[in-house]
Amino acid sequence: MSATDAHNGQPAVDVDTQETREWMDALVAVIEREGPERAHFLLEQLLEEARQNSIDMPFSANTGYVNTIEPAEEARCPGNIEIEERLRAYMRWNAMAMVVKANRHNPEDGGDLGGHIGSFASLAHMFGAGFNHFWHAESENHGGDCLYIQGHVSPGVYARAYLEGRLTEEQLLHFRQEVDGKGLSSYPHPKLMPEFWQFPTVSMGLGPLMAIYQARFLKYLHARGIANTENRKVWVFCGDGEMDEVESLGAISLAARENLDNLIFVINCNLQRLDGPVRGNGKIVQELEGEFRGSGWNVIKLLWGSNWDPLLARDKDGALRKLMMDTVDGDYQAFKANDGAYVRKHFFGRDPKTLEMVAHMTDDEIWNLRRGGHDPQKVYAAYHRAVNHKGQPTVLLIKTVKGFGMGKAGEGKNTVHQTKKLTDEDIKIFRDRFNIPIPDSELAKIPFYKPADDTPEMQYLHERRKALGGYLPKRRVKADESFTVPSLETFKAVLEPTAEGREISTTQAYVRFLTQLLRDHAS
Ligand SMILES: Cc1ncc(C[n+]2csc(CCOP(=O)(O)OP(=O)(O)O)c2C)c(N)n1
Ligand SMILES: [Mg+2]
Repeated sequence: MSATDAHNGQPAVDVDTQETREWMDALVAVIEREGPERAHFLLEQLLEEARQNSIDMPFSANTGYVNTIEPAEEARCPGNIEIEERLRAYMRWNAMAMVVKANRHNPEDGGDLGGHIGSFASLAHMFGAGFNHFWHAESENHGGDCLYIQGHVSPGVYARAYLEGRLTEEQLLHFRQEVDGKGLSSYPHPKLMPEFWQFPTVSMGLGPLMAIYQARFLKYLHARGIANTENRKVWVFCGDGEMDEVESLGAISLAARENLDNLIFVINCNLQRLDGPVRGNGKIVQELEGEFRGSGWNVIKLLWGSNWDPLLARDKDGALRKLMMDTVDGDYQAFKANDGAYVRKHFFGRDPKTLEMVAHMTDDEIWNLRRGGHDPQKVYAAYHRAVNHKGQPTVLLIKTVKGFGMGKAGEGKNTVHQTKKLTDEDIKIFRDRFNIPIPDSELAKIPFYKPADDTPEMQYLHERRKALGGYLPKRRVKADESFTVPSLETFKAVLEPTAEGREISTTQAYVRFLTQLLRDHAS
């Protein structure tokens, strides 16, 4: 962001470029030699001094369009990244097969049962990190984490449960057809699947709103000594389009005011909603960063994958960072819907310095520069930072590609949200892209795929969940303890006429009932 004049908000004129350069060089030297923390400290001191001297400073809650966590600060993922990649591929395949089969095999419904492939495709890495390393089920040692799952990515969650042996092939074949309680609900639906889904989320905006109060309630239970909820986290997955619902942002200031450090929002910034861009001419990540930071949240941005790191390390004069910042979301989407040559020309080619930076790279290498949400190591590091943050709620703004891996059938396309009928050729490309061991002769049936129980993948899958206390999502249907209904005697004070024979309002009566109930320790 360039400086503005303190009085009229217009771009400021640099009256002494030499002096400006000296200040900039001093800052760059501190960042390089002493690190970002020292630079942060010095800037805070300068800003405080300026504030004390009544220097007007326009407010900006934004950082650059780069990852919040520097590569050197990343916590390393302890998992087996290759095995996780293969498991994820099988889940992607089964999720796709579920939706495509449901639409192909039900011509009586016009072959249009719906369901979504593209959203889970963009979220698969983020789910993988959570299920393999972070999300606790309820067990002897842990009360269990709460998962608010973006509703229309349910096929991906079913695909995992199928590999885990919690759902059968028969159930997957009944996706979106909950006949006789056999099938799977389209969206997280605790009433239709009472032992599976914890929270209903598909009406966009309700998940994030409910989750804030859930996190608040967990803190309350702990503070009152009613339950130990100390290690429990509330994880909330939202779409970037979903953040435009008023409910999504409606209570975020409460979360910060109450210091809900048990709350983690993950916003899947694939820059797309149902049928078009979320912000064609702006940048949704920057906009949300401002909203959340301004409301007192800890914000972690994960925008670029590891193969961008060497380029950013060489970006001494900030040309690449400036290009990243100046490019709007509509253009980022156009790049993803094209190819490496297009990205070289229309992105890096905007500045001779950035074009030169990628001169040694092939078009394919340029094409494979990933968005941050598809880098398992970086997703792990972002989650790790979020769960260890104290005193504030955290929001992770993670940039992804909608329809990741779907190639021409959808990747980055405006229509991908509604893609549910792939051609035979698309399915073959999908199989090859993710190395699914299904022969050509079987492909027309789009069979589900599950490796044998004794394979390293399956053992790893179960071992990870065992280490985290069991399978998720899972809902407890029965309360652990029954309670005694208080006798009518408890409410005597409310039931008997007042001494003066005065009538009381319904509200007063209700409050008195509640007061008696809260005092009654037996119930
Ligand atoms: C209140 C509400 N309105 C409309 C819908 C229908 N709907 C389902 S997904 C979707 C678009 C979601 O876009 P985004 O939040 O960006 O999620 P993505 O699939 O891109 O991750 C819409 C409009 C809904 N579920 N809830
Ligand atoms: Mg989206």
